Amino acid sequence: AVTTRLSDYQPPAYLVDSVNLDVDIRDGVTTVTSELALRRNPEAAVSDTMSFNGEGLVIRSLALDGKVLEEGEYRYENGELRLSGLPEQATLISVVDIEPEKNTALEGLYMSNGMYCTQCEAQGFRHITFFPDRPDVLSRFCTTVRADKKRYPLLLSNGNPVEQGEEGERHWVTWEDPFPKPCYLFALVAGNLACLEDRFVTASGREVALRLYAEHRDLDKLDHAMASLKHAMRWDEQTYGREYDLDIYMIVAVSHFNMGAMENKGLNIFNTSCVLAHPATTTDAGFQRVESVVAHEYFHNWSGNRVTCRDWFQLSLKEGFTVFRDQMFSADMNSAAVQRVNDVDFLVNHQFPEDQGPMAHPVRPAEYQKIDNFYTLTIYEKGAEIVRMQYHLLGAESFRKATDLYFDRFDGQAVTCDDFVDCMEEVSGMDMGQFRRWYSQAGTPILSVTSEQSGDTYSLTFRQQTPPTPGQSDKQPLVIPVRLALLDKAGEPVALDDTGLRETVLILREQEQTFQFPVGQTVTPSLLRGFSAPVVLEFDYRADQLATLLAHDTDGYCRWSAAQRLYFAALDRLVTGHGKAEDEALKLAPVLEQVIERAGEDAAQAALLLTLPTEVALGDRHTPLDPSAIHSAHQQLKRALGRALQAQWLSLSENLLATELQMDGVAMGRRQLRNLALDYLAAGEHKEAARIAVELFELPLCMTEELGALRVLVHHRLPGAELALKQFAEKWKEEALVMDQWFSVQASVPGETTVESVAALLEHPAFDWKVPNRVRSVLGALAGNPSAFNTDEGYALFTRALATVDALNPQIAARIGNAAARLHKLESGRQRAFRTLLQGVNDKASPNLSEVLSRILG
Ligand code: DPP
Ligand code: ZN
Repeated sequence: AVTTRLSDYQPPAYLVDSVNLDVDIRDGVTTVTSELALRRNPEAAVSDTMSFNGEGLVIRSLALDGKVLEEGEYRYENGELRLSGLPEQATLISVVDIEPEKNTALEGLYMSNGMYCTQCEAQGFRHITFFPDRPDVLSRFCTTVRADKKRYPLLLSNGNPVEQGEEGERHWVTWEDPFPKPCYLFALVAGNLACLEDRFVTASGREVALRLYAEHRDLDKLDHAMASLKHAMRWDEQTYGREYDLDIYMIVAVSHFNMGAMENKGLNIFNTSCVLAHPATTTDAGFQRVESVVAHEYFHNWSGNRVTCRDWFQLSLKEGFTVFRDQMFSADMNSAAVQRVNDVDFLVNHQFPEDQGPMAHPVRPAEYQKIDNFYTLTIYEKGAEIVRMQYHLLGAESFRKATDLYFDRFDGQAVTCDDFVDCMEEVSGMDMGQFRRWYSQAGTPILSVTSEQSGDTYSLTFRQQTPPTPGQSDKQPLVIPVRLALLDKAGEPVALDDTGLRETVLILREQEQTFQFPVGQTVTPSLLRGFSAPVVLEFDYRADQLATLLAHDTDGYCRWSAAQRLYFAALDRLVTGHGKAEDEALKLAPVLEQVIERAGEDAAQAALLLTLPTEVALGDRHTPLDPSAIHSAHQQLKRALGRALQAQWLSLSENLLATELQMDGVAMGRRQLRNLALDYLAAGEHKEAARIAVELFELPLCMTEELGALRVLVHHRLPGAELALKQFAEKWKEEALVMDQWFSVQASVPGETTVESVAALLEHPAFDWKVPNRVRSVLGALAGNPSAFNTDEGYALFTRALATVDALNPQIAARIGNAAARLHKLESGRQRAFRTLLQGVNDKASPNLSEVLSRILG
């Protein structure tokens, strides 16, 4: 495997000022003619040699400045075309054949349900034509797409259509994109699609046509994406002063897609799961996801497209920043407190484990083998937290000035994470030198806090330490902003100094620091409010302090975190055999009752507070990992809580019932709480649970209710579960995204026997190894289901499946392969068995999968 290193970065020898592409699509073979205007790069060392990337291209002809190149006048091997003796400027014309019909890896040009589409980030364009496939080569693209008129009436590419014509049964359209862009933002679509059209008038009065395309049967599922797009466009004008810059903005929904969505200039291509939404077929969580992904890709038009990355090590420059932007957007559109807790929950439960395991890497990695493997939670979610810390360090106003400077200064350029921080530094006058370590240092910092009361002084001592990560044993102290308050017995924040300040932000810079407050009474520290830094906070809270935080803290994150600590403490005692589930439930009940009583204030927040940590999260606290013990502790506590609060769960299950469908945040929160209550009711084996679930299942107002009921029936093996599964599959067999849920519900039933169901699901006629969404719906769900996954049968099935996926789609295989990352935590028997199987897969794995498995196998 070839390792690419940040320290080896060299600017390209030649630039490509313009690209003329002609893509001639015919059954079986597509012919791509490209004309590149090359110019020696004034920023690079003088050289007359240039490399162009090209994967699997069949050369028909190559010509330099009109002269045909004979074999021997160029070299094409190992994915590289090398030309020497180039003049200062030259025109390279290449004609190549590709076979999109056979492309199951879904990078470059491929077919999805009868339409042609592309995915070029990170390195897909080299599967289409010869090109310096790197983000620091920005070119003006002019693209002509040709195809059969009847079967592919719609021919799209980036920018504006400038010409079109017909030739017998075929037709063509030429698109011009006036904005220079790297080739990873290139896109093309040829198909027969329905369109939802609308318009948007920008702040400066320009009219933009908005066109969302999907298969004809899905035309009724585009309204939510359209509304979300318009909200995002307005929000970016108001919040960042950024306007849209082309006359047309298009989104195309495709059912075969490796990622969630792709921000190609003017022509986004989306996984159907991130754009289609209808209350009958899409859950509330699905609606929220569509809103945030549509916004995310739209925001990339500035943070990513107008200002792009110099190299792929800088990926977080656009992704971390854009995730931060979409999180803030969603917070403005919905409940900000709930949004923050959801984002933190996701980070803590998914990015932290990545950062603490064999795949740990810095937000700006120093090296990689396959860049596709670095579209990670660390680059995205931790990257967003790093931008968020800068936002808070500068304050909203200065941050806006800094982003204005960033966009103005670097418009049309490919830049680095350091360029971004430079703007923060310049505007604020702050020294961000130490802060930059967040980009280069991997691992989750652990912040241990101790308190001391002595007379009229309360002091807090903070010790920070980042455990070693692969390849990085030596860790430096980071800048850690800690927002805090001190709560009195009644839960009110006390004055922290003689000005009456009741909340402050401490900026930690050293390994150990102590802060004193003139506070004489007993207090409960409310630490890391708003999750002000992505660290693990250790503080030896007493149970009554956690109850105070949960009951009174005004900070949503601190309330949630207190609940998590209470649950983990109870669960840990059950795992280690030091407690009884009934006793733990009795201790928790009064605190949870208070949460339930206040649920009317914000049902979504109540649901978050009442949700137990997952088995995966619990397992991560115990080494060696014994998944059966974890599973049993989890089931016991849930059952005991189900019983201890059964009157409450019953009344929530029945009283939150709505009579008509509403899609606002309040209604969604109520549905979330209701589904949770029903789940607890069933866990406590209440005799009414099955009846309520069946009634809901049979007459649902929307998919959130229907799926929620199905999940309770199936996960608790209630009477009626089998029938419900059958009815559901019959009702929704034509709706791929709903069927994904059907697969996933079954693969996520906790318990060893689920492996058998998973084996059957893989044989189901509707299972398709070539559709990433379907593969994820089964294998992704199994991976998140530790008691089923961590069995001999689970390992055997998982590794077999991994090899099958790898032969078709290495990117997806590598992603799923990450599920093995807890290998080193397993007890030795399981570890040995799993290791042998993984080794077997790794011996024949693609470079993508092999990079992941080799790191895990160590
Ligand atoms: N499509 C992916 C995203 O938007 C990669 N850019 O994050
Ligand atoms: Zn993105």
